[in-house]
Amino acid sequence: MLRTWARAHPHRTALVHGERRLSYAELESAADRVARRLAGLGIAAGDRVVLQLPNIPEFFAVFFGLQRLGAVPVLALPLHRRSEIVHLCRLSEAVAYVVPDVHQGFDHRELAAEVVKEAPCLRHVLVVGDPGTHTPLDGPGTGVSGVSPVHDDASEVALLLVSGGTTGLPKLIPRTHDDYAYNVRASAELCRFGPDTVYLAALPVAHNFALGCPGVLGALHAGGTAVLTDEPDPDAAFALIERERVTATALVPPTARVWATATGWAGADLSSLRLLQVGGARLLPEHAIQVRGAFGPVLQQVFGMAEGLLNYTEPDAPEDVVLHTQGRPLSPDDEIRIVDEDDRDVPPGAVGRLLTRGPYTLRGYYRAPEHNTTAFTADGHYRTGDLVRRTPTGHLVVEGRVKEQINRGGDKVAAAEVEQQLITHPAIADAAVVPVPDDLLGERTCAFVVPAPDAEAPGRKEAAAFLRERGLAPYKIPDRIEVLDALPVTAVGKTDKRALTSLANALTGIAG
Ligand code: J2J
Repeated sequence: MLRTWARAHPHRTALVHGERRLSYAELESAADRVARRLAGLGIAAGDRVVLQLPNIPEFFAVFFGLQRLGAVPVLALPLHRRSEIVHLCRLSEAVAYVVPDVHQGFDHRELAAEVVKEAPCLRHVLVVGDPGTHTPLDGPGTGVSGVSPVHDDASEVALLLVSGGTTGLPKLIPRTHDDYAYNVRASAELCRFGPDTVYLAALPVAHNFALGCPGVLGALHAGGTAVLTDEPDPDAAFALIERERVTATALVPPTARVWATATGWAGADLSSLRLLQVGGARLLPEHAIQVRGAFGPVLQQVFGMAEGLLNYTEPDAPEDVVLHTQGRPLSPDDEIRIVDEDDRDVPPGAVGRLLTRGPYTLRGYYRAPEHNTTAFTADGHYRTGDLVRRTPTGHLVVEGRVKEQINRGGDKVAAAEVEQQLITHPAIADAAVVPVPDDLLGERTCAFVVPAPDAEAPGRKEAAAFLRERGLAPYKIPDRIEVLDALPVTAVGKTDKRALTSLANALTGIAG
């Protein structure tokens, strides 16, 4: 795809980052340089490479460079830390790990030094910027002949996305060339991206939303421009929108609300904006009204998942649909079932569990045969874990979820992962993590812990320090810790999360 774009319009601007501007031709030669560099280091078709870069042009040079080699990027999020990265490296048996030097005050070279000790499969740490004791990404490579394009099967895995997760450790989602290209093309078409599109990537481009829904790849596919930033706060973002005449962007609900309340005082010219996508977590109708009030009829709700299925409200959808639903499936071939706990279809309009199958939805997580037996139905429908209802127009409304995941303003936290980390603390015998409502983020995390015999359970600060030390991503660290003598159990002896959620709410009431 990149080759085609660069031939068609080499001099158009593909990427903007701060004062840097890369044309399509420059992006293409940057990707070629990375491909030759990696080939020179012995990285070849089929190899996995964990890519952890922020929203900078090098992300795309490496992403496309790997595609050119037939190697597979594993897209770690910028906030992932030792625990997640070691797991992703081991699970994918990655041969290389690509990092920035220092990003937002965090030294990724130090993290990488710890990671290599625990992930012996890694042969290279490649650094964008000052490499320290590691290898610079920029450096000599093989000649052009050392890189032979190897794509003859579009059904092969093109990239691995990290799932929000419901179990102990994050899962990897294999996305193939054909499914992801379709995902990008169809999204770009629905969102009316064209050569005049200027897409602002303010969410991490390692995440499916900003990468390919339609995201940066959609903007490039349409022959437009993508502006990259790591600063979604209104001051910085509004200035960029004005300067670059941004036409489209994607946000999570908390950021959309902050933007909506800032339009008055920031005084920037946002008239170029034609599409404001909001997704990743539920946008309450009152907040949708607020956002639409501030920006006009540019709001689009997006209910998507890295696993595949995307739902969009159409750009010409009636206001009622945009304010009150999370959109309709992108493809006519997306199959939707809404079922009860025994997988029986619920009556039309009733709330049930969303199952889906379709042209760009995964058929199985990567190297997870056991998990796949429960994550999919026998006939291959993916169990999204979301509770939805369908309106007569076919739009979906997200009503809740059955998966044990906390959606912290779009950042997904698997309860089990945090619980398993907490019980490694010597003073903690048992732990359960549940969501508590939060005005800004929608939800925050509350951990109930049971102290070990004769021990005093750690407070929030100590628990946070402990989990940071264990290498857990900062957004997974519980916002609250409550101590109990024992966890409540259901009739069948499982931890009663519902009771704990009510208890957490009751405690909030008391505290509030
Ligand atoms: C309620 N819950 C939502 C919404 C996602 C576009 C947009 C989002 C994602 C994403 C994405 C929601 N209302 N509008 O990949 O391309 C929750 C659901 C869903 C889970 C998926 C994209 N939009 N969600 O958020 O893989 O619970 O993808 O199953 O991170 O987020 O999370 P993730």
